[in-house]
Amino acid sequence: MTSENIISASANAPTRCALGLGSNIGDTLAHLEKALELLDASDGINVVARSSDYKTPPWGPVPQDDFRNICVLVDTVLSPHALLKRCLSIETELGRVREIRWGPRTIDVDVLIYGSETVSDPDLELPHPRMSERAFVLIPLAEIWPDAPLGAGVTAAEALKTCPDQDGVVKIVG
Ligand code: PH2
Ligand code: MG
Ligand code: MG
Repeated sequence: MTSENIISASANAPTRCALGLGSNIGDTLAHLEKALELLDASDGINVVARSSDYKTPPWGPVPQDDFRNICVLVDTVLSPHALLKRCLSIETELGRVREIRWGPRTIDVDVLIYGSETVSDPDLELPHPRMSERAFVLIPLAEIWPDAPLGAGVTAAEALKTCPDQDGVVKIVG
């Protein structure tokens, strides 16, 4: 193999990413399962790990029902923006309409981490800038990827030591 081949092979190597999923309308488990099925069936995306499911109190200013939250790890050859676009299209396929910010949703699929890459665009910030303060993201993430790079050299397991509101996040058993 020439060095050119080797370079192009590594350029196509998949990147390990973390996604956060949540639902608090209707059959929340079915929405998450369907989203995972669509993600894994997507060209260039392989789902490699799924956290436990967690019942989580609504975070933010909008009074609403508890959420079911999970994190998943995917390996992808898509770019960060292509991965985001696919996540948003899965939300639409599952019947989500863009509603009030922070409000109830049938399904939310957020890109949290894309390898060790930093992205600072209006529509995409990576690593997700508010992950460290959100127990509903950090607890499932640390379960499946304790060493997840949250930026500034901090891992998910380390951020969990100072993350507020952890008591309300309850693993759903069975
Ligand atoms: N998502 C939000 C707003 N608040 N609260 C919890 N517990 N879980 C969520 O996924 C969530 C939220 C907007 O994306
Ligand atoms: Mg969200
Ligand atoms: Mg979202």
